[in-house]
Amino acid sequence: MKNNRRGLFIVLEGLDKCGKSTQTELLSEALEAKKMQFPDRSTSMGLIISDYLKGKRDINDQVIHLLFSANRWEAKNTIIETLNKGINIVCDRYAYSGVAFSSAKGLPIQWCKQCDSGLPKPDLVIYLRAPIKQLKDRGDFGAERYEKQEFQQQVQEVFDKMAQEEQFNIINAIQTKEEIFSQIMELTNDYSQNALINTIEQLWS
Ligand code: Z5A
Ligand code: MG
Repeated sequence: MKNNRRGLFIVLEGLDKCGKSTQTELLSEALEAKKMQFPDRSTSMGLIISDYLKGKRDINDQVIHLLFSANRWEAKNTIIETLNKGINIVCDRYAYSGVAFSSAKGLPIQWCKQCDSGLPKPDLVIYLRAPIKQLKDRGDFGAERYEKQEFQQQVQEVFDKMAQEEQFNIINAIQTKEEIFSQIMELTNDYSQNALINTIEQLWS
């Protein structure tokens, strides 16, 4: 999908263990895309976030929200430059996770959004949706701070609300990896063939 227009910015979202990283890997390979992930645990800010998620340090809710957001702002230029070179980006979580997790903790949704207002807006958001009951036995669920069934349920409610407001593309995550991937490819091809892909828009501004 490389030609003279800018690259596509595709984000995968959803609850813990819904298969985001698996599908990010497959899709980025298929589109010869740059693969990105938030939190990006490799930066100095990402290392603090990682310690927080692993329960090695406590940080208040507002501060950790701002750190997650700053971790995206530090990638802003890379995102824009990559897309403008005609390279696609497939991104594992983005600002929507920031809103879903922080507002599920009780922070006001508008405040949560404001921190990411002005970041590059994705062209496509793919929401891999599944009840947490069906995800909690996958992988090492429970290892990190937010991996608790009751909390993930609250996060899902925010994701579901945002899915309506932000026009997410919803895919049932309780299918085989191959079935999910083929639906993601269909969505991506449809978008790429039919949408007008112009300047990079700004999120929530
Ligand atoms: N967070 C936040 O609070 N604020 C923010 O702004 C951002 C994030 C960006 C870290 O996220 C935490 O940060 C996260 C949100 C919060 N907390 N929680 N929960 P992360 O992205 O580093 O980690 P994660 O998404 O929570 O978990 P994960 O392990 O990376 O899950 P995944 O990527 O969605 O799934 P996966 O690795 O592709 O697959 C998990 C397992 O399921 C694995 O064994 C696979 O082989 C298996 N799998 C995958 N697909 C399938 C299918 N279709 N069927 C069966 N099994 C499957
Ligand atoms: Mg993952």
